[in-house]
Amino acid sequence: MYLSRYFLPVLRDTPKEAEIVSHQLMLRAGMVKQSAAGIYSWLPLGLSVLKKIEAIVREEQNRAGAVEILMPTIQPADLWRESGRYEAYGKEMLRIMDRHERDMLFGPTAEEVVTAIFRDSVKSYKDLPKNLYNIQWKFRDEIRPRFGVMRGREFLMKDAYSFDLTKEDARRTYQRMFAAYLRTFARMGLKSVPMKADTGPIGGDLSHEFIILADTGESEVFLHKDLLEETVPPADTDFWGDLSGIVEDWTSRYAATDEIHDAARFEREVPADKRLTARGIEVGHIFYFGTKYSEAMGAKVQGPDGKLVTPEMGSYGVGVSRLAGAVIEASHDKDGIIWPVPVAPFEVGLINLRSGDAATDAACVDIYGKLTAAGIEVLYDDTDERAGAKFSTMDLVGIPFQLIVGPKGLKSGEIEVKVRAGGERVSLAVESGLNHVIEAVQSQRSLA
Ligand code: 5CA
Repeated sequence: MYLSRYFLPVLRDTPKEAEIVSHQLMLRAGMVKQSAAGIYSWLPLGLSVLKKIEAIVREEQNRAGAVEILMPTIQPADLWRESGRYEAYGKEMLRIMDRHERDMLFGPTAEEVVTAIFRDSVKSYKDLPKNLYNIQWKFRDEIRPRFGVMRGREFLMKDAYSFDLTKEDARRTYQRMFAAYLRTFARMGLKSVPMKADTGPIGGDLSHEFIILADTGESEVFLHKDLLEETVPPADTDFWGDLSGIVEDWTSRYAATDEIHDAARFEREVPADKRLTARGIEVGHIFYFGTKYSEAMGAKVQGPDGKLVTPEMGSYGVGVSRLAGAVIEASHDKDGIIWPVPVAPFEVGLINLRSGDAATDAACVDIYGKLTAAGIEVLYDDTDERAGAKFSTMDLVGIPFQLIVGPKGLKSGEIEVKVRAGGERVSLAVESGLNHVIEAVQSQRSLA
């Protein structure tokens, strides 16, 4: 992409309304634009990141046996009357009336819709287990939307819903999603820790929040330090095999959010030098709630003995749009964002130090062509801004590798390679600079 043809409305100054660094940087880097409180447009740079996050989430859901569907954003209130949540959900639900005066709502979650789909199409235990997910916009009329996309009113969620014949099968499905979540966040360069959690309006008695540690996190968390060293399941994990060991490794040490923290237990179970109190961002939340919705909505399948069975359910959410902010909270410096390669909007930033100079332009076009042919995503700053402004824009938007090309270096056949994280710059012969960057990008595309 040539920057002169792109749409990158960067801001030099930090917007006053943004309290936390990810919100400030997302506005400054021209990733999003607020449309109303907690409601955003995603501009090209932000949208690229969102799509990459979405793709990782999708790959890991598919790997773990979930099947993608797409449910509507607008739902009929009658479904929620069946489950009994229509009144109970309260003011967070955006209620709408259509022209026929039917009560509708903008979905804050989709347990009811998916249970109705299941009820009307699955009749036999032979079709179980089923785990259906979608990546769709949700609306929650949060009393205090804040921190940009981290606590929005409209936000993109991956929500999966599982149906199993027995409690034991449902527990295995829960474990599959648990393991998939560990991989999902690790692939974005994030260290997530699953923590015992409260179930809130979704309900049920087994639930984990996946938390990444960040000073600006909304909740206080308490954990055993060693959990930060724990490894995530590799890509070739057999998701249909026994995953209980993985879950055991991650859940046998204390980790809890402030909602359910038990200080006495924390002190009893965790040696003093291993106790970590920190702040965290919830990027995912998984629930096992048994037959709460299937029972209320009359979803039943025929069991092996011919008798009707009410399936066991769970739901599994990932905050896809929140993750764009969470990655920035975890990876930035005073100059801007530092994207991990797997979620970077572009992998290489190419800076032309003397646009308009025939030799420099030709060298840049040649490098651009070679990188693109190698499958690398390049943002080429071909504008006639001065060098200093180009450097600060490229640092601000956080492209992981930069190639800096100017007339002086070219005279001796060299370009500069800059690694955004850490900032080291080296001059290399054009071909070796190119190869160096291509290899570095390729090796960092899969972090887990
Ligand atoms: N139905 C269940 C699981 S599919 C559910 O709705 N779970 S949830 O309420 O925990 O939301 C799932 C994830 O969405 C959260 O872990 C969080 O990462 C994200 N999320 C929730 N509320 C917001 C919000 N206001 N803004 C941005 N992301 C949010």
